[in-house]
Amino acid sequence: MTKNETFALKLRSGVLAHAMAAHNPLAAKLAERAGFDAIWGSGFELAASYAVPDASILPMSTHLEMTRAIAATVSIPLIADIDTGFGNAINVSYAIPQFEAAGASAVVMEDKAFPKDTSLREGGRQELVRIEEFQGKVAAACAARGDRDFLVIARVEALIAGLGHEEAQRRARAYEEARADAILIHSKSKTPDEVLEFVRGWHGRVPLVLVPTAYPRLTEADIAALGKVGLVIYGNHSIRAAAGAMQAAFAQIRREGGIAGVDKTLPTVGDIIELQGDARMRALESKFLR
Ligand code: SPV
Ligand code: MG
Repeated sequence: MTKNETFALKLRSGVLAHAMAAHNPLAAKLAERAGFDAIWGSGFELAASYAVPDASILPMSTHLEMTRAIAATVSIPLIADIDTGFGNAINVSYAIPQFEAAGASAVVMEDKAFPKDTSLREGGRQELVRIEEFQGKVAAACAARGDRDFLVIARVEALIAGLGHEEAQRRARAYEEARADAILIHSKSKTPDEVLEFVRGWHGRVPLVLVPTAYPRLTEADIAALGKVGLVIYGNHSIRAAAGAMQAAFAQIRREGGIAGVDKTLPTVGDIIELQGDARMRALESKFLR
């Protein structure tokens, strides 16, 4: 079975899958080793790793480069966050084959206007495109893929934009009608009530996807019990863990005027060399260096 087929089956299996965000191959490798089912190629994390806002600032080529590098490093499937699809349905038609060729097994595309603003920021500019326009973008994405098991996940931002439950359901139904393989329903509410209302009201055939960043107390067991969610995405916990660890180590070094203190707590240089895939290079050395 191909990686895409395996992921497509998993998403539809009725058993909740989990994906961890990554912004580079090292983060993806650590997530794979920790036992996640898939990698979320997060636009938020990628933007943060360049220290720019998650607001369509980085070009598609940067997203593609991350996608290629991660897919070449891990063997679990990669879900590419393609934001708004980098433009209209025509742009989507050209983008999809590139993300497929880069090694993604799925894309998530959101119904916001290009250029987008990030979803979880208080007071962000949350402008959505018309339902018909986004249906065209979903249809274009499905038509542009080479492999039927490369999934097109439509992301509903109606709750993020404050448009309410009915509009979110209307959009989700319309995107399923346009042949989306799953619906990601996003919410920035601090409690899961809004998302739970959506899940209970969802009677479509395709599975739902949740990103519980804003309502972290909802566990995988809670989500699995809902019975309609195929995938949970941990949207930004890789960059937040990395930023937090760097801040703490850097502050300690300045405080102590040296590295002796942090040296005991950090992964060793040897640990990092191992993560670089050193064993493979040594095997190549012994085989081919003459
Ligand atoms: C991302 O991780 O890039 C996402 C999820 O799209 S969120 O940042 O919550 O919008
Ligand atoms: Mg994103």
